[in-house]
Amino acid sequence: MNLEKQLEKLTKERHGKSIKACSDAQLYDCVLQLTKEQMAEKPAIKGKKKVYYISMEFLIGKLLSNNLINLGIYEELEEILKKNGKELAAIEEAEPEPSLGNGGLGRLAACFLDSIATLGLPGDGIGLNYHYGLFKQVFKDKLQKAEKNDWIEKNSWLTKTDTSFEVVYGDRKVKSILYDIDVIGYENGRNKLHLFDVESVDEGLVKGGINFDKSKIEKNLTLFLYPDDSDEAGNLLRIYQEYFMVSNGAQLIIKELKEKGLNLYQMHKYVAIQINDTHPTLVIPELIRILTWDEGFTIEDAVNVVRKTCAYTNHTILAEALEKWPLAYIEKVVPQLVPIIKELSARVAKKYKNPKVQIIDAERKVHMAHIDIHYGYSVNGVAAIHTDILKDTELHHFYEIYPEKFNNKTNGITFRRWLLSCNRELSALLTDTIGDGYKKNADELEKLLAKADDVKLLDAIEGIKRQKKEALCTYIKEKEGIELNPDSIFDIQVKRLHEYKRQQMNALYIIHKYLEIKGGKKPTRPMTFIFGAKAAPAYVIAQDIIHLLLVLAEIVNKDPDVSPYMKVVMVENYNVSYAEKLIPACDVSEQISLASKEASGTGNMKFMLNGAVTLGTSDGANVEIHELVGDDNIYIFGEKSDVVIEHYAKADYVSKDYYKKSPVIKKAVDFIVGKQALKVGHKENLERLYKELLNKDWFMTLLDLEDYIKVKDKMFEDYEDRVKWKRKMLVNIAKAGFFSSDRTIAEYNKDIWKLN
Ligand code: 26Q
Repeated sequence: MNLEKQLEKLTKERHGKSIKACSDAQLYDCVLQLTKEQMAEKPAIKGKKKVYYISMEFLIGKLLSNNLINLGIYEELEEILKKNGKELAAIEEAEPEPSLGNGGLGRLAACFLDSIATLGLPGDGIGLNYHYGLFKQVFKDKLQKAEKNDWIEKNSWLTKTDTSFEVVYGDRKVKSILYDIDVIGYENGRNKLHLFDVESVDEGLVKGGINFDKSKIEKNLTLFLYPDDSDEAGNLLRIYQEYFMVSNGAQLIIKELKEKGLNLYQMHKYVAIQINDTHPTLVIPELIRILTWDEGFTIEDAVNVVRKTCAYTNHTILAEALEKWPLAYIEKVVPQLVPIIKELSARVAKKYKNPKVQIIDAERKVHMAHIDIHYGYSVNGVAAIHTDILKDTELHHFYEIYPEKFNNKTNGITFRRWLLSCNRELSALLTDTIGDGYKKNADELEKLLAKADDVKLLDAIEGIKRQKKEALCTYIKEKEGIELNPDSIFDIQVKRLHEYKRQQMNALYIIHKYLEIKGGKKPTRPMTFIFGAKAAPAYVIAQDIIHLLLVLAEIVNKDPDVSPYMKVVMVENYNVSYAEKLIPACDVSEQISLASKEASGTGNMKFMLNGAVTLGTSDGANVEIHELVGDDNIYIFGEKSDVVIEHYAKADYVSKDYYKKSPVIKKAVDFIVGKQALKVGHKENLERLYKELLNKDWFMTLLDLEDYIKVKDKMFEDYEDRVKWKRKMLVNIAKAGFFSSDRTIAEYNKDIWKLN
C-alpha cells in the first residue's frame, strides 16, 4: 500500500475522517502511528558485540521529523499532506517534546543513539522513563518559576514491553516495567532506547510547581528528572533513581546474553557498557553483585570481566559536580552493594597509598568517578583540551597509574537533526552545490571551500540566513510578544544557566552598549541579543542572572532612545525545539565560558554548522573549531586555560581590582544596582548578584570583560564587510564536518567498543 493510502486508512480508523478533514493534532496522531509502523519494519541491527549506552538522561527532543528523515520519507509525506491542504511543519508542532535531559550531556546521548544506528552498529540506550521531563520554565515578575512538564500522551513513541525486573532496596522491593523507543539510523536499521519505569508511579504526588513527597519511592521513582546541571544535588532519591536504572540495566544485559546462549565469563567479548558521566557508576558493583551472588562467580572473576566491559566518559572538571555519596546514604538505599564497594575500595587501598585515588575517602564518602577509573578499561574526556586538563590536573594521579586508559573523544552532533531537519533550506542549497554525499560523509562539506568566491552561492547562504531570521522574528513575536528587526545582527547565547558559562558577562556588555547609545554613540547596525537558559531551581545566583537579563530586556526594549538600535530577549522555556528555531537564525554564536571550565560544548558545533560565526574563549571544543576554521573565521578572546588554572592554584584573582582599575567595568557593574535597574527589578536579587560579582566572582567575569567588549565590537564592525562575512559563514559550514557525531561514534567504536 502506498503511503497516502496508509495514512488515509489511519485517519479513517482513528478519527473517522479523511486526511483533509483532520485537525493538525489528529494528523499528528496518525502520522506518528504510520511512522512507528514503518520503523517496526526496519531490520534490527545485529552483530557479535553490542554497546549499551547507559545514561540518566536522553534529551531526545521531538522525534517525528528526525524519524521521517531517517526513514527517507519526509519529502513524500510532506507532498501528500500538501496535496491535502496540510503543512507537515504545523503537524510537527503538535508533538510534545520529551525533555528527558538537562542539557549537553543528555542531548549528546541522543545524538549518539542516532549515529550508532546510522553507522549500523548494534547499540541500545538504557535510561529512565521520567513522567515529567526537565521542568517547564515560566517567567513571573521577572523571575523563573519551575512548573511540571509532562510529555507522555496516550499515543506516543513509547512501546510498552513485557520485560520486567525486581529491584531490591534496603527496605523494599520495586517491580520495573520497560518501555522501548525505536531508534532508526539514517537509511539504516533499528536499535532501541530502553527506558525503565515503575508501574506504581503516582502523578498525583506533585503539588505546587515541581514539589512532591520524596519519601514514597515506589510512587515517585521515575516521576521527575533531577533539574541539575553540574551543581551539587545530594539527595537520597537521586541514589534510588540511579540504582533503579543500573540494576534494571544490568539485569537486562545479562538476560540478553543468556538468551543468546553466551558465556558470562566472556561478557566483554559481546558487550561494552559506556557509562555516561558518573551517574550510572553503580552498574559496576551491581554487575559484580549479580555475577557473584546469582551466577557463581568468584569476586576475582567478576571484577576481571566487569573491568573489561565498562568504559567511563567524564563531562566536567567542576569539582562540585563530581559525585561523592556518603557511604551511609548508599547503606540506607542499597545495603547489598556496600560490602562490594568496600571490597573494591580495599583492593585499591592495598595497592595505592595516595589518598587522592581512594574510592572511600577519610570522610567515608564514595567517589563515583574513582570506581569508574579503577574498575573500567577506558576513561575519556569530551574535547581535546578537556582530556588534557583531566590528564594534567584533575585526574593526574589516575593518569600516572593508568596512562593507557585515558583517551579523548571530541563530542559531535547529529547532522540529521541539526542541519537536515532544522534547516531544510540550507541543506537543499548544499545538496544543489556539492551533491548529497555530505549527508552520509560529513567531511564532504569541505567541497564548499572551492566555491568560497562564488558570489551567487554566498548570496544564497545569506538569503537563507535572512529567511531563518524572519521566521524566528515571527515566532518570537508570537511567543514572547517582542518585535525584532531581521536586519539587525542576531547575537545568541542559549545553554543552561551557570556562572561558568558567563551569561552575566554578556549582560555586562549589553549594559555597556546601552550606556554608549544613551551617551549618543549609535551603532552602525541594530543589534539583537537573544538568550535562552534554564537555571537549576536551587541555584540562587543563576536565578539572579535570569532576573538581570529580564530587567535589561525591559529597560532596553522600552527605551525609545535605544530600542531602535538594540533589543534584548530572554526566551521562555528554552528547549530542544526552541533551539531548532534559534540556531539557523544566528549570526554570532556566544561561547564565552571561563577557559578550562566548559568540557566541550555542543551548541557551538550546531551554530557553526548553520553558518554562525563563533565569539568564544579558548575552551572546550571552541579550541578545535578555531584550529579548523583559522583565525579569520572565529573571534577568540580572554585568558587561556593555563592562566586561569594558575589563578585558581594561587588563589590570586581579586575581582574588585578589575572593577577599580577600569571605568568601563565599574560603570557596567554599578548599573546592576543603579536607580534604573532597581526601578524595574528586585533589590534583593540585584544586590546579591552585584555583591557576588564584586566580592567573589568565582568564574572570573571581570577578568575577561574588557577583552570581550573589544573583540565583540570588532566582530560587529567586521559584519559590515558583507562579502568577507559571508565567506566566514561558508568556511564555518565547510569545516563543521569534523563535528558530526558519526565521526565521534566511529572513534568510540574503533578505540573503545570494537564492535564488529
Ligand atoms: C548530578 C548529581 C545529582 C543530580 C544531577 C546531577 C547532574 C545532572 C546533569 C550533573 C551534571 C549534569 C549534566 C552535565 C552536562 O550536561 N555536562 C555537559 O556535557 C556536555 C556533553 O559532553 C559538554 O559538551 C558540556 O561542556 C558539559 O557541561
